Amino acid sequence: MSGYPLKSFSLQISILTLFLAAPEFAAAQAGGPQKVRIPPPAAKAKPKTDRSTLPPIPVFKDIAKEISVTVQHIAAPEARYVIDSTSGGSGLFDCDDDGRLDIVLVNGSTVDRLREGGDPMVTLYHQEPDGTFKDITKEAGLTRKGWGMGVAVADYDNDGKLDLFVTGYTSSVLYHNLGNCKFEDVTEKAGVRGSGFMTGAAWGDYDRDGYVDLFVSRYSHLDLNNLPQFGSNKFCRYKGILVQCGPWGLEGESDFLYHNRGDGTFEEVSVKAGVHDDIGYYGLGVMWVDYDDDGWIDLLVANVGRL
Ligand SMILES: [Ca+2]
Ligand SMILES: [Ca+2]
Ligand SMILES: [Ca+2]
Ligand SMILES: [Ca+2]
Repeated sequence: MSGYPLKSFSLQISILTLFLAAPEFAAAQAGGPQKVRIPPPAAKAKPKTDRSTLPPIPVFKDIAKEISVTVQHIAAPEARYVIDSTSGGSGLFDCDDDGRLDIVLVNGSTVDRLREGGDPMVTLYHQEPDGTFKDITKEAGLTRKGWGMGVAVADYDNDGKLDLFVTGYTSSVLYHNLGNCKFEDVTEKAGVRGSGFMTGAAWGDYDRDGYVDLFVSRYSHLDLNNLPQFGSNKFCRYKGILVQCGPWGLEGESDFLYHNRGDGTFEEVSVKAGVHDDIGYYGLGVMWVDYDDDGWIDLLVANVGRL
């Protein structure tokens, strides 16, 4: 490894020498013995930096405390397992149609806490008229406990009110918005509980039937009763240091695509739709986007190591 910088330096010297010699050589060929200096290529025009006609560049300030958004994401600081490193998410939506955006934040958990049932998967903050926020999680009915991973908002039943889907380890949850930021847990009825290590989620009407469908990515297979132990094999060491295991060396998991039947229930169709992920990549972020403007939304899944 130590020879690399030296080789690289030698190569640069060689190229530089050739570049300096080339104009002289060209001049000798074209103009006989008289040496003609060849001008260097014109420099590329610099981009305009005059911003006098543009608004000032925005500067951001952390105002979370000022507006009372103070919930702490729950996580084990020692991060002994890969699941300790994947949770976290946020959403902005107007849950009571008062014209002000409300905030939903994903909570996470720890292995020990999950064995006792876990933690409320999200915290919901209502935006008050003065611009501060109030924690309304309990009165909103967002009480499902577990290990929250991500969140996606959409009006899945076309009643005009935005609903909430939260991914989680072993169980996700779908909350139907009843109005005024009151929610009903409809996970079982809708058939979107899922299983395994669910991380990303995105709503999109992929078949254009007027009802949004739901894609859920999954990460790796992880058995809570048989967790790979810190530093226990070659995938859990980095340059001799013992580290958490995964995702390399862990079995990946397939993904889910839930087709919205339009009656409040969903059908898992990932195999017939061709998005099952048989290889089992370690899936994280997801988005629907019509990248080629053909009118049909396409699916982008960010996996660890590759798209
Ligand atoms: Ca609101
Ligand atoms: Ca709705
Ligand atoms: Ca649809
Ligand atoms: Ca498309």
